[in-house]
Amino acid sequence: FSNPTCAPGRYTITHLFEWKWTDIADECEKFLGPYGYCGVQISPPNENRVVTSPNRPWWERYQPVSYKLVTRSGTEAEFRNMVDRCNKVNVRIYADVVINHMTGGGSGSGTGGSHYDGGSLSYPGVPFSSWDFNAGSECHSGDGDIHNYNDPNEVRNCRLVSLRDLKMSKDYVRDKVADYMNNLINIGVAGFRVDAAKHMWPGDLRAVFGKLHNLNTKYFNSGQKPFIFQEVIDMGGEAIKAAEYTPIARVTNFIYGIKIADVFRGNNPAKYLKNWGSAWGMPSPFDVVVFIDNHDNQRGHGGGGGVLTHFEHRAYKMATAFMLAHPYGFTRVMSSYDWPRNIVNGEDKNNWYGPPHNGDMSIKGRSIKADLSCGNGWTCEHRWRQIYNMVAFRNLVFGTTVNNWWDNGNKAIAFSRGNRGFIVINDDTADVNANLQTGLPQGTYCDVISGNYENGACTGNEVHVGGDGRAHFHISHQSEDPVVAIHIGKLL
Ligand code: ARE
Ligand code: CA
Repeated sequence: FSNPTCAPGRYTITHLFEWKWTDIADECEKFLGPYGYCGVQISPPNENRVVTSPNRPWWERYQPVSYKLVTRSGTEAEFRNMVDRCNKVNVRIYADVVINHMTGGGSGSGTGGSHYDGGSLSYPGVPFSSWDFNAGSECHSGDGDIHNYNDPNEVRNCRLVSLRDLKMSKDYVRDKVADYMNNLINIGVAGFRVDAAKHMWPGDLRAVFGKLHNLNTKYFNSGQKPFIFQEVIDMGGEAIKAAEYTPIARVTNFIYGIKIADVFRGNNPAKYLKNWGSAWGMPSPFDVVVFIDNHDNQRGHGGGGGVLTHFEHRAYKMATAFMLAHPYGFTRVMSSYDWPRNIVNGEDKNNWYGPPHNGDMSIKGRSIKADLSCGNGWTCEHRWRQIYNMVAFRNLVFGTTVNNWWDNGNKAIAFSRGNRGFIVINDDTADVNANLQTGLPQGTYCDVISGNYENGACTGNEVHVGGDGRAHFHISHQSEDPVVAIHIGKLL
């Protein structure tokens, strides 16, 4: 399950957090397909609890009520239409599946009208009843919630923030979850982000994944398995290790964003990135999905804090350029919406804010400006030139290694990817003014950070590589984008 199921030549997904299905379908056709994205991680597509206090927080979608495909993002018909249209332009859909638990306490109805009662453990929309949940015989924490992350039994059999914990050791529960995932596969999704994987036993996940169908041959070659990446937060300090899950499928690498933030905030000189990868205490590149921030840690959830986000745009763009230029890991670009942060004693009181919405609380569509960026409250990092052009860079240099490493002994670095691409990043407090070996063929290249290559001309800076492979780079330390990236796809 560790092979990304991208169409050929595409190597990066973007998380269109809380987007509507109709917007995603349009985005696949107008932008993600043409600009070389592999796919989209979508918000959970199944029916969830409607939370009104606070009013429709983003996190209500992590409280399943049933596996019906009705959410604030859209109806089942809209979901099917999105999957079909995206696949037709070679953009894959990866569903976020919440299978460890159902809702927290309380009762009411879900986004698809199904009833739920977290008190009596009744979910008729599936159906699940009290027999299908872990209880006192499995969880020994006293109040039923997880408190001690050093007790693997508690982490897996008790309730994560009071969310009713499914008894995945039961065949019936495994079958219902596999049926849900197979329904998505049959519709045409290419894989899954598995929410809270750390809170499920590896053996139970193996059993569920073993029941999954191959991908739909309407869009995929026969015999292809879904791509799966498991959300396992392993920063090294707890009993549960990512290594318990990597033999099954990939894991999300949370160490990555913390270490990268440290570098691009200037606390750890960039020169040390020379051996970036497993040498930094991270898993094998083929076992991980990597990202600068995610929907939790960008707002202080999920052990978050410390990572770079779009709010720190300068460092964020540098960090993302590095991530996309470097071969380590399968890359995911976060795509956010804006919200009014209100940090009191280190905590954002507004970190629950849901997506931009209309008066009836339906999700507002994103608008597109002339420079391709988004409006209506959508941040759309995936549409920032400094980011989407590096997605194309990654596609072009795929399969090459890091060569021609250079650093100034401190916070300025450069490297090539084989003889196909070259990047210089100046995170230092002085300018870079250097003649560097790029490893590239002679020619005039278009810097894809400062501009685009349009109608045979470069709207940004040109870089002249000589017959000896060398070129001169001048990067002001005061630039908003102290990065230059060139590749053989943008040779003038
Ligand atoms: C909400 C309320 C709670 C309430 C609950 C039930 O905030 O107060 O008790 O509802 O009514 C998201 C939000 C939660 C939200 C939940 C359900 O973040 O706040 O609860 O949705 O609506 C751990 C897990 C990891 C998890 C993070 C958040 O290991 O799997 O916590 N991340 C995923 C998603 C989240 C989502 C869930 C799981 C639940 O990405 O968006 O929660 O489906 C250390 C540990 C980590 C631990 C971390 C935080 O770092 O190593 O393992 O992460 O602390 O506790
Ligand atoms: Ca569990």
